[in-house]
Amino acid sequence: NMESIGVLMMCPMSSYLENELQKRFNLVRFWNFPVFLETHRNSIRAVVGNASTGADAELIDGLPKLEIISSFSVGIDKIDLGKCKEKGIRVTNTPDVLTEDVADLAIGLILALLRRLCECDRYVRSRKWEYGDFQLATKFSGKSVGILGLGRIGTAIAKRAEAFSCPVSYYSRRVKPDLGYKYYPTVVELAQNSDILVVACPLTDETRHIVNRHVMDALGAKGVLINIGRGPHVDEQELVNALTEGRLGGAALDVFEQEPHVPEELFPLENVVLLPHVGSSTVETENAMADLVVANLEAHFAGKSLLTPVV
Ligand code: 8YV
Repeated sequence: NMESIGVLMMCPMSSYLENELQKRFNLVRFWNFPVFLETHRNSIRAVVGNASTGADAELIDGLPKLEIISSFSVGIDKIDLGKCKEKGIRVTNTPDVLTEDVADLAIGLILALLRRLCECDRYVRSRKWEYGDFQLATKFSGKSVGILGLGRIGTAIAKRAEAFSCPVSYYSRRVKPDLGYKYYPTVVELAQNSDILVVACPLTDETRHIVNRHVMDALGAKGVLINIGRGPHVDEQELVNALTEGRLGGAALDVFEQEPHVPEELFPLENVVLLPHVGSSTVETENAMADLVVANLEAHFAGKSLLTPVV
């Protein structure tokens, strides 16, 4: 008798297969959330999610024994924090351990975009080098870098940009005079005065679509946009318009509004670099993030104070 054997089916693939499995085994449908909750709701005391799953009100309300959400991400925009506060559910994230990687990637994106690194690689692989002639790139060193959000990651990007002799300015909720960078009170003014605009702030109601058409036009046909924050920081439809109409010089993006969907209009553009959300995706950093997720859970269940609490 195999009825007690749990078989997990990952997605709907064949109703015949589903029926045949269900007749013989304890079939768990990965996409059938209500059934999953019925089975596990009273045993789950902790949730581990990431930047894309988060934890919404439906999940939180469905788990009556839930005590803590330990997120494998620094960004917590997809966790219903209001709901967590209301229910006394603790929330932790993974700050600091990924700062260097994300800042490194921001510089990598700038260099890839301005120096046309991806295009150069395609040029060699397609053997065009053997008969062709390559278009000149744009210099990075010395260009003005504007950073949107001067938190841990924004500051790490600023330091790196300084090493490239770039004048650094920023926009953020609060002025940070100790850091010595030029502050602009609006994103439009920051964009007007930057060759390169880097998005590095958390996603909140105030920062959703903070890079709108006005900001893109202020950055202009010679300016470029780098996004290592969150897709919804940028009005993606306006970005597509600005790039296809030549009103913006270029964009290098690690994040998108509807991941893993990327607007197809961007694919033919050579002044665009597209990455699949890999800001923190190195072995070293993911292991450090994992250790922090586990350490927060252990601290919580041992009654000790959390290492990196958000709520
Ligand atoms: C991760 C991230 O890749 O930390 C974040 O907020 O977006 C990334 O570091 C992600 O959490 C893993 O899915």
